Amino acid sequence: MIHEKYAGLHEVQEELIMKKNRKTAFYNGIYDRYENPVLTREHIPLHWRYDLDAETNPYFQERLGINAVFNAGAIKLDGRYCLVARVEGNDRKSFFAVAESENGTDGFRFRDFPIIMPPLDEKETNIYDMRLTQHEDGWIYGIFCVEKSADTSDLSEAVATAGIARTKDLTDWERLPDLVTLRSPQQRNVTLLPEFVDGKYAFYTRPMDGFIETGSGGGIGFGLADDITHAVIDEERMTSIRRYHTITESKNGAGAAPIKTEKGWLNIAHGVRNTAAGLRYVIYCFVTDLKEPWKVIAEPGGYLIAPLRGERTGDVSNVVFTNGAIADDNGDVYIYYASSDTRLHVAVSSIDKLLDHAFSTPEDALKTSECVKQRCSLIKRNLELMNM
Ligand code: M1P
Repeated sequence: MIHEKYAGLHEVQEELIMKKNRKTAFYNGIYDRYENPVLTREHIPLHWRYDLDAETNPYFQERLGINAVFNAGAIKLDGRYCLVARVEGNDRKSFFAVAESENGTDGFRFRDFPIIMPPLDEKETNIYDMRLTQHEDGWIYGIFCVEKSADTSDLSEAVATAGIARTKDLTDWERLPDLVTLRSPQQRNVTLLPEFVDGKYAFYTRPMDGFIETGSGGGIGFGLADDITHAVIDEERMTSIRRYHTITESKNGAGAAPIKTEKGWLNIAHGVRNTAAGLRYVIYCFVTDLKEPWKVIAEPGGYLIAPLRGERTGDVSNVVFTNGAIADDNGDVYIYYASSDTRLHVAVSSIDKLLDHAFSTPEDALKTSECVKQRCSLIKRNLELMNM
């Protein structure tokens, strides 16, 4: 028999899932923020966490708790907004689960089961942060981080590579060999472009020397692979690079799979700087050339989204991170971003607004003396207009 406590908890959860999400008063002309996170650990079905049987679970205790639901890949499939979320158990292991909504801003509900992603070998310990690409070859690809222990006495040492799997429905997945980058020992934050470039599979990469430190890796790379079933990248050309005293000083990484626009590939990425309080992650955007996607043609200075109010705190505080966005047929863009590695939000913009931001926001002038000139020029033009 189902435990008597179940019905009450289920009712509370249904209220949460059915709650309408509204725009907040936040304004910057680029995107709207929404009041409620679209996914939290409270959205995880009760029967994924509790043993519902009153006999085997007399106190109705949570048996397999969920710690966080965050960094999600996103895609529109059969008219539904689908997220492949990173779900982290209380045991720290992450897995993927699909949640769907009819409007992209609320009502996200998980499918019956999490995704079963077959491991490639015994050492694979954790997988997370899937980027989804509807490729012109007909498959939907998921590119994600695969973490293995480094086989040293230091338990915190690990090795990160980019896993590759493909599907047609987000439920059944075919795992392919991990991406091999011949010149970079580790990879995280890899995305696949939806189109072939020079007849090859094209990736944005993030070369790293170690598990946390990007070391000599100068920023977001770009590379080509002949065969997706044995993807090997030799040369990685640098695209959006890390720069001293900017939002990307410590590291950066590709976010959502790039969105094709008339003006170029729109990339929504993350940048990291170090502070006395630890790393601070923000989201920024840049545009690359349609024919030569390693060439950055617009990179506005500063961030697009930074942690705000309650977003600032969580398991890893002062972080916003995205690995999924949906460009709708009407030009709206849903950016799914997680805050502080804890919960998932949506910001809604449009292709036109994001391109305007990318091409009309001044580039980072890299020095105070130049940045203040940019601001004075803006003030001067505005004062002239105001005094007309
Ligand atoms: O904790 C913040 C983020 O850290 C990592 O990003 P990066 O590889 O750029 O440091 C990722 O593991 C990500 O999952 C996490 O949100």
